[in-house]
Amino acid sequence: MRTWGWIALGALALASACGGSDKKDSDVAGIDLVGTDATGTDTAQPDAVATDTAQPDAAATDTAQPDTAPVEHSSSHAYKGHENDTDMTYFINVYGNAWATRLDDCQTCHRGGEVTSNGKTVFKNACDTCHLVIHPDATLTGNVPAAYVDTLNPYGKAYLDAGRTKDALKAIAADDSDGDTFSNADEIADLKYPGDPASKPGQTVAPARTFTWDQLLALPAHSEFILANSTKQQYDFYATYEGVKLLELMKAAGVDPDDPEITGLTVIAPDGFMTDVDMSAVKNPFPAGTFYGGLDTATLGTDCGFVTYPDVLPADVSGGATIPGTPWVLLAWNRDGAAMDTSVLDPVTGKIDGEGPYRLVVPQLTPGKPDRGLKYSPTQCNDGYDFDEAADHNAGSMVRGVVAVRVNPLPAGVEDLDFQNGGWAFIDGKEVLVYGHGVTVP
Ligand SMILES: [Ca+2]
Ligand SMILES: [Ca+2]
Ligand SMILES: [Ca+2]
Repeated sequence: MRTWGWIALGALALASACGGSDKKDSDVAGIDLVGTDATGTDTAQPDAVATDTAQPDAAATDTAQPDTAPVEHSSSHAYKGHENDTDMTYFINVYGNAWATRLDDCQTCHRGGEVTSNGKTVFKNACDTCHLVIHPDATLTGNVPAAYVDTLNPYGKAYLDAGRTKDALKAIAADDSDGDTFSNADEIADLKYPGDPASKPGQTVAPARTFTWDQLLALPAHSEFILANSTKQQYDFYATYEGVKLLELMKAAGVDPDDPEITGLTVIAPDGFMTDVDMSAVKNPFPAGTFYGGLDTATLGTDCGFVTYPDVLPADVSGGATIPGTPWVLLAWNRDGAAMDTSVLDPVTGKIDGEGPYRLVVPQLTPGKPDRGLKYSPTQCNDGYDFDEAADHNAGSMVRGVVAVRVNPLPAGVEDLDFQNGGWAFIDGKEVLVYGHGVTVP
């Protein structure tokens, strides 16, 4: 088994991050502690033809920042799509050891947490928690943030209260903001979270199982032809994905999918993008979709075409008809009959290019027709396919370059995965880690 870099995190802790690749599609521009609005729509990684050119850093122009101290180097992960990484740049210039570690990211100051959805407790990572401010979900109750300040953890609040500058970071260094008996500086020196009392030095690692390419392909395979409907990308697409149902992957890791203590899964990419999957979505098939053909540029022209199709459609698929078969949430290793391009990190943007070796495939829970991207609508095409806010934009959940699946909650007191230090090795090795609650180590 490959050796991970592990980092402390506990049962209710924030095993989440908001790094790079998701932001091509999310465009959560202007998220910051005092932000009041934003136009982001989902947290998707890019699909195929990314066109969002959001500046990664350096040009941050947060007018709320009173500190204009020169920047020696920039955050490696955080805020790439938020167009504002000033806070994290302060942080890694005060704590140089934290640069390019998982502390160099959103969750150092922002929280995740459990909320209630339809009477059930579900975990929301720090990315999704913050995005609830922009996109409130009326079905959620409990620990739901109403404003950005509500998304801060104790360390983030202390930093804000101290003035939100580099000097503020120094002023709170000796404090124990999260009350776990370790000072902020001591925790950061050990790459533990200063805003999470469940994260502290000297913890054991979570139970984990590593699956190799051969081991995954030996699991029961499932194939499905689905629509990936993106919010912002220019193109939606249809594709056949083959992989293993997350349900089967859980069983292979020794996890009882019916264990009532499980609060969901978090699927993680090494750039810090992650998606939470509710167990009901893991354990049940999704409704079949309908195929909409003839919406490509070859048919509608470059002004109106907005869907891409595989070169060869499945033989049993036809326009206007229900797509045969039953879609499930998959960890896919194959798209349209071929292995997917291996994910690589674009060093300039901090975002993922490629989608393999493994991609999370999430069918539409509410099947519908494709729609044009938010940035590409409205058009003069007058065909009813312009952006539809109410559509199920499932592509936003389809994590590319999956390296780990966490079963929530983590056992109390254990360390979570430091995917930003160890994740790319899993991409290189074509391996996936399953870890957390109920995972059995053989
Ligand atoms: Ca502490
Ligand atoms: Ca701590
Ligand atoms: Ca779309």
